[in-house]
Amino acid sequence: MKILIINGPNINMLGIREKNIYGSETYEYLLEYCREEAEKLNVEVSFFQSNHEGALVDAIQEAYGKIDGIVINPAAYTHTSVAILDALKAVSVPAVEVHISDVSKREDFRQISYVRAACIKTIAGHGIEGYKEAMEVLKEHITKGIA
Ligand code: CA2
Repeated sequence: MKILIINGPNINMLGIREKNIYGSETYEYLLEYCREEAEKLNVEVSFFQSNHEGALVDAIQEAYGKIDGIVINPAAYTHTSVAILDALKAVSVPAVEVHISDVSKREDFRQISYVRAACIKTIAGHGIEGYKEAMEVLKEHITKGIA
């Protein structure tokens, strides 16, 4: 089972500032953590991070036919991007939306998620553990689909 973890703009800056909101773990640590959790779940994990909307759309399109599930934290594009929503709908690969912070308790502009409509679940406010939970959700969803 192949899972692709996609992270949007500024996630590569984790652990540098706003530690009170996003925690002190770095992006490198996040990758290491996800690799370890993926191994425990016996799933193959790969990663993509970009600060560019089109590059994120390209990565989603490239997943078509190759990847079984997508974990996506579109970061700020969550709240603006119809293009990412459309890409997820186009490929129809099961996807879980993850946010490190609890967006529901933050600014009004973070209350809207365009991508949510194309995701089987949204996990927010669980820190980087949310990525593990998303992989678990996808594994169960995909396994059920196959069985
Ligand atoms: O909580 C999340 O995971 C977010 O997707 C993170 C985004 C934010 O725009 C979303 O509303 C919620 C921000 C990504 C990281 O931004 C940083 C800002 C300062 C220092 C380090 C990272």
